[in-house]
Amino acid sequence: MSYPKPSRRSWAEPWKIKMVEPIRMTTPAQRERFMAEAGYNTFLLRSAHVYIDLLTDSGTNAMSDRQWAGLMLGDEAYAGSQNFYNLWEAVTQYYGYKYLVPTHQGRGAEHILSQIMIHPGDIIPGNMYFTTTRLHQELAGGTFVDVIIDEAHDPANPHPFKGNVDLAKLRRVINEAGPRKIPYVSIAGTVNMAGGQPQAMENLRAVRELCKRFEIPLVLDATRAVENAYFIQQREPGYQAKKVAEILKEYCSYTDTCTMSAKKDALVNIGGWLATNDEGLYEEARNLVVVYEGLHTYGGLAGRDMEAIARGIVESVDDDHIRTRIGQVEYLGNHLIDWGIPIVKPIGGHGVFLDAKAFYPHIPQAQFPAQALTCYLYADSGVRTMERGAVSAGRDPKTGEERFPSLELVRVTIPRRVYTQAHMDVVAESILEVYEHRDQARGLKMIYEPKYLRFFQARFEPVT
Ligand code: P61
Repeated sequence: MSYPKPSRRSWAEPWKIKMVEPIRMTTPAQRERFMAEAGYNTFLLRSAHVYIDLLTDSGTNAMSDRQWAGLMLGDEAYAGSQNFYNLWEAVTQYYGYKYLVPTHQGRGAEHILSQIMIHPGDIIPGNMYFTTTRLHQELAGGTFVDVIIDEAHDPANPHPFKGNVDLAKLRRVINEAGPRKIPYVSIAGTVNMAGGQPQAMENLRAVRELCKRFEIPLVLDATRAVENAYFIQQREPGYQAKKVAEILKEYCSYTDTCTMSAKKDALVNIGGWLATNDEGLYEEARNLVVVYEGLHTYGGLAGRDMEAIARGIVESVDDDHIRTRIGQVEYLGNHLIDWGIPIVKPIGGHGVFLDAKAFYPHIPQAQFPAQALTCYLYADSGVRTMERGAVSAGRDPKTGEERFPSLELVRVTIPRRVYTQAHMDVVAESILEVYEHRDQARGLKMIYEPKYLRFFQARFEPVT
């Protein structure tokens, strides 16, 4: 039986739902109180008071039945757990690095890497900062220098690879600092703070060539490299017929070492690693991990956690999985674009990023318009999002001055395999409602500021 194929076919997730977790709606009056009690910081809300939680895609993913079954196979030996070897094998097979040191999460790997590789006075160029990555570089005495292309700093620019390194900028930094002052170049794909934007394979290859000439190692933040590989498949000439798994491996092959927060791409709730092809670095990391994380065969994780990651990696590179994961983010983003709401374009991999400067042009950046927008969204519908602007950027450690980034964003982050399209509709409609009342919005004043990563625990009050 056959008939002409329709011109358009929808996509659907390659799974069905076996278990559900109830969520509860609150009243506007309750949310007003919860927000005030949380110091107008969505990180300080209780999750029980959140309806749809789009704070982050980190550790908030739904595991598969295979992953849950893997937990029962946890080998909780202090040393030499079988799950460690399973994880090592998966990392080598899909990411390609030779040596593996597990860590409790991404920043554990960043800490160890920074302590080993960075010396006081060093310069670390990279394609836009990430909060924890830069802090560990600074705590080791280094200074991060942004070498991402200018387009990444413009929310409206539709460049398909806004995660690209500007090679002229990188060359300039190498010339000015001298290659010996640069312990490594720090690359992330996708770039979180730019809006989940990818780096092209061609660009990483060119960075590789340049670094090779000066014998500077390349370190990849592989946290969302699977999502990056999907964008390469979709957008970069020559990659359409390749599998995401194949693209991922090629992408990693241009780098020497990676740090990883497994809590994102790898579809688990906790975990991370440092992986490398450099035997000397491996030796040092294997030694340092026992000081800060745990033995080198568990790095702060339970055996069962490592098993869940090993299985999650295999699922994460499945083409159908990644297409629907990013398809859902695009579904939400396209609604907002259709309604004229200012978001970062192109739509990113792990979330939709609202452009708070364009949303609230009347609120000065010193009054944290993105932070304020997260509060208005929560007040409207109980949807929790995250500020990614001046609060997140913090202060320059040398001068103590506020760093006002060009991007003042609210990240509407989508956990993997957790919410349905109907949830996305509710979120889109809430954003529209808040947008329609944008003229009445007010900014915030920071009344408590922690020293490190202030955005996690800072407190605010509305400007009167
Ligand atoms: C997130 F508000 N990301 O996006 P860990 N590299 C990259 C990450 O995205 C990342 C880490 C390293 C989080 C959690 C988080 O300012 C924040 O496993 C590209 O979280 O230690 C984490 O990995 C660190 C939220 C982190 C933040 C820092 O939601």
